[in-house]
Amino acid sequence: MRKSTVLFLALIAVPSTVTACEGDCIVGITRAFIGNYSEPVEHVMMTVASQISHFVPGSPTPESAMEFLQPITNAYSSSSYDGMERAIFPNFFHGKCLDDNGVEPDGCPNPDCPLVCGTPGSLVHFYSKLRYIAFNQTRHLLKDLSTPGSDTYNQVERAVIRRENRKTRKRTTVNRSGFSTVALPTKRSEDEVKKKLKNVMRNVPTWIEQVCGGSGSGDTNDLPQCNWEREMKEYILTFP
Ligand SMILES: *[C@@H]1O[C@H](CO)[C@@H](O)[C@H](O)[C@H]1NC(C)=O
Ligand SMILES: *[C@@H]1O[C@H](CO)[C@@H](O)[C@H](O)[C@H]1NC(C)=O
Ligand SMILES: CC(=O)N[C@H]1CO[C@H](CO)[C@@H](O)[C@@H]1O
Repeated sequence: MRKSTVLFLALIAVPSTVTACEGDCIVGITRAFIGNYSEPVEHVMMTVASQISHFVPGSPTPESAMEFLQPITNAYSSSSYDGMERAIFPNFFHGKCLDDNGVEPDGCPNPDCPLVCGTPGSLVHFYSKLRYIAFNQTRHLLKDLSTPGSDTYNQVERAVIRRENRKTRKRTTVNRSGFSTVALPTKRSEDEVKKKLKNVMRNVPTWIEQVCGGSGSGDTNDLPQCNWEREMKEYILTFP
């Protein structure tokens, strides 16, 4: 082995004495927020499905109308992790806990560090910020996925229209001369369904706020159902 390689290996093998939220800590905390949000998110999707079931022909149950939302729920499942990890680390919590004089304040790195940095103690101290980041991220992702024109929205719209057309086509009437006529889907009924879907989907960001216990007015300081402060702080401090 060349001398430079040995030196390099020796350098990276030095055990780090810096405590920071890395590896398992990052993954664990990100997953914990995604996991805690799974119920509120499911609740919002169920509300959407229930509204869709009112105007889609054939009166599907809210549970079966969830099928229309699969493009959104699938995209949420596959992309929520990366966005959440980035929003928390490194977009907000990162770096060493040193003040302007290069001194590490009391409580740092743990258990309650008054500097924004990348340690469990800092996440605990700024828990209200952390909680807000997790909420904002979740709301943004849901909003993106349910915005008209997005891939996921378009897929949902196509599925709903398909159902509308299939049902309309089957509707037969007997006209005055005793002939059976078939009602074909009209452009108008399609437009009607599209409009209704849009009206439902625009509520998604408000609904997630309400499910979290907010008023739906955009004030996100107090979201008691998406707080989880005690369990989360306990969990965060299980990491060194
Ligand atoms: C909320 O989240 C979005 C998406 O990640 C981000 O662009 C935005 O800056 C965040 N807003 C705040 C106030 O943190
Ligand atoms: C009844 O339906 C038949 C078959 O579609 C059509 O040929 C006929 O013109 C219709 N009669 C009336 C009165 O609408
Ligand atoms: C309601 C809920 O899911 N709470 C969980 C949030 O995450 C922490 C850490 O994983 C759990 O301890 C809570 O049970």
